[in-house]
Amino acid sequence: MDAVNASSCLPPGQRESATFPRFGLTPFAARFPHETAAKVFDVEGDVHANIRVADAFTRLPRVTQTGDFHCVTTWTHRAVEWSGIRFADLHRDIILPQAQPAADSTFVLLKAQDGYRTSLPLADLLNEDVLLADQLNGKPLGIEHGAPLRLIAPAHYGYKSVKHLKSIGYWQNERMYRPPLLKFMDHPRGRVAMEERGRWFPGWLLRHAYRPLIGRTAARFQRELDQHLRKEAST
Ligand SMILES: Nc1nc2c(c(=O)[nH]1)N[C@H]1C(S)=C(S)[C@@H](COP(=O)(O)O)O[C@H]1N2
Ligand SMILES: [Mo]
Repeated sequence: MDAVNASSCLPPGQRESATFPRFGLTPFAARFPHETAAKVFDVEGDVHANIRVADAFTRLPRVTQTGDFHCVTTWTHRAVEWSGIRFADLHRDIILPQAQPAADSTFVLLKAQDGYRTSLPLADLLNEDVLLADQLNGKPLGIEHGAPLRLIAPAHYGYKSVKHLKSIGYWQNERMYRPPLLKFMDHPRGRVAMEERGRWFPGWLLRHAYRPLIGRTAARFQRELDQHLRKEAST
């Protein structure tokens, strides 16, 4: 098993959180995936053919790795064990031969079942620690952490690690992308080591702006989850 970023000290501005909360942008707190079992997603964009991929987890080698999970609002939950397939393997063995993205479609748009979306440069996704994960700490991913499958980009802030992944778009430019909230919150890369929290404002400033929001946001996401699970149980 690989340890990808589990060093003893935390990246700039981060503080350890003993808990691993269900978290995100509040407009998504009450949205849940309709499909939680089938590990199916679409590949689209500036490609030769749009494809639906349903066999990635049976065709590609399973990898398990442990690393720290860093939210842009400054909480870090340490030593999370993810298992799934490498994005690089998916790209090389399934997407390149089947969808055949144009050589310059390197702006990758990741969309989720709850309407959330984000982007990453293809080069960042090809890092060998980037996974499509379907297991967390040895168990199938629960609805709170991204069932049925999510991206895990450990060197990037959590907002790049899309839960409930629905589609991967390979685009020649960002014309198809609208950030889920405000543009300043959305750095095109979002690397933790460089403190790329957002654009236009320095990382250290955003730390202070975001930190007070953590408790409220986590509580809201938990409340909506409890309500969702109660509703599911009663139907
Ligand atoms: N589909 C979806 N993915 C998402 C989000 C979301 O609201 N919806 N929030 C992002 C943010 S800001 C963070 S910090 C992580 C939180 O992951 P967790 O809920 O497993 O802790 O998911 C990211 N991916
Ligand atoms: Mo986050």
